Amino acid sequence: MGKRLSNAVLDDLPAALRRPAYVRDELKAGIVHLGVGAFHRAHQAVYTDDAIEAAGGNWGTIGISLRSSTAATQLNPQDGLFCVGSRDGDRESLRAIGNIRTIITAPENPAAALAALTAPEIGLVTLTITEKGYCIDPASGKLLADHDDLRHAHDPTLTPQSAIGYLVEAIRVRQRAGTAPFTLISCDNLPANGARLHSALIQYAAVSDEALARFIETDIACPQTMIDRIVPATTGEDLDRIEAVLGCRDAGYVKTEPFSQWVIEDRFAGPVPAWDRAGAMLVSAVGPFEAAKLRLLNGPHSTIAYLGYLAGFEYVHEVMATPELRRCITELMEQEILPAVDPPPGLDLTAYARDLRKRFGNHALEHRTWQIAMDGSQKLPQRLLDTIRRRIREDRRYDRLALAVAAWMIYATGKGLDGKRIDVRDPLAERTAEIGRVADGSASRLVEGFLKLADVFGEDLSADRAFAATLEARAETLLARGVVAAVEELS
Ligand code: CS2
Repeated sequence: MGKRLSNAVLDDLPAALRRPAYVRDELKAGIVHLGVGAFHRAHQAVYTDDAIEAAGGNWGTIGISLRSSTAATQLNPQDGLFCVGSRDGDRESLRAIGNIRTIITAPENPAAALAALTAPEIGLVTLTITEKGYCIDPASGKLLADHDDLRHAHDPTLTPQSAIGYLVEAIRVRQRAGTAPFTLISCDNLPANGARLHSALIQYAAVSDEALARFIETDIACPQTMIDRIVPATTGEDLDRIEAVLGCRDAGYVKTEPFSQWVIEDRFAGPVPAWDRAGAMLVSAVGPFEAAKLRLLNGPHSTIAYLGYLAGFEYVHEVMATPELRRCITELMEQEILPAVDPPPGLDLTAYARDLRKRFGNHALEHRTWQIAMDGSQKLPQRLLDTIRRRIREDRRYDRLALAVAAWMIYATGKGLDGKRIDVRDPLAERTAEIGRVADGSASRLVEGFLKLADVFGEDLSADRAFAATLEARAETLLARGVVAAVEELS
């Protein structure tokens, strides 16, 4: 590896590269972020740099990784600097982001992670820990109290393992020390993410400390957010391409699309960066924006992932360039999802849906279907199943939504339509593989087995015979005749 990006080389970088317009050395930390992956770097970190540029403030970020040391290895040797490439067609605009001060790998240094979270100057903790990081049942939001990562909930003398554990421990220490409470902002694609985070913390604390649970309930603010930017995983080829442009290696580079949106509930325990001056919307009710995004963006995204993967496509844009599949996605959005979404104030849903299809078609992103297919058991409830519930309530058809769910079921068995093994990454992967083995190619056994997963489908859908029959019909065609036949059957 050649020379690395760092403060020392900042002045030697190509003149066209946008770089922080504030003095990095003087920036002190005011934020801790949990889960410093690509999404955080391409989204909140960019808003925070813009906010510092617009209005100043000590809003440097200390990153904490809950699992691996990857982010620390990427960013610490670079003084926390990294570039975000916004790619559209053949164009890429590059920008260096400067607000990350350092990264702590919690399993290697739990004391440093706790020290960061309990420092009085930290007024905000933001999180991108993915759906499964909350250790909750995806259908009901109930804490999985017997989860391996939650041992510290039962015995607070142990070291926390999970984000929720670290936060509860930090709240306990801050409360005892009389340190002002902080604001916790979940930036994950969960329904009512703020309330889910709040409830997970309360449930966790209540396992061993009722008084702390009550304190969290009354004194800790967890505003709700809707976050949106498509951020595919960075590849080795991306890093080589950027090295050729910068003249040095940026191991922390992330690629993304030009579009970015952040809607935040205006309910904080203290001051926050001037994110509003950076384009974020501060509103009193995030719910409608979040539901529109989860259902109209993430629902079709997962559909593209499962149908696309089963049809042999590596990338999202390839699926969108295939006429039969594009038509299915368009009809899914227009006919089945759009009527089941209440438009947020000022948003034209038809235009929103059209723009989304354009974003999915952006070939410069090279977004892998496999990446989006990950953790389906945690994603399906808010992306597809809530929409199906509403269609059922309104006595409307939901065949394409059911097709997406049936495609997930086949995918999650770990065996594709071509008989090849699929590398399924999902906390329920073992259970779903077992369902596949028992089903042994039968659509009805497949659906029957999957519907027993009440933690995904809830008691209501698990027991719904008409829903089961619709899924079975879609799974039958997928298994017998493949993806293209299954989408054409519905047009
Ligand atoms: C994607 C999302 O990987 C996935 O599950 O659907 O990460 C999606 O790209 C973002 O939510 C877009 O804002």
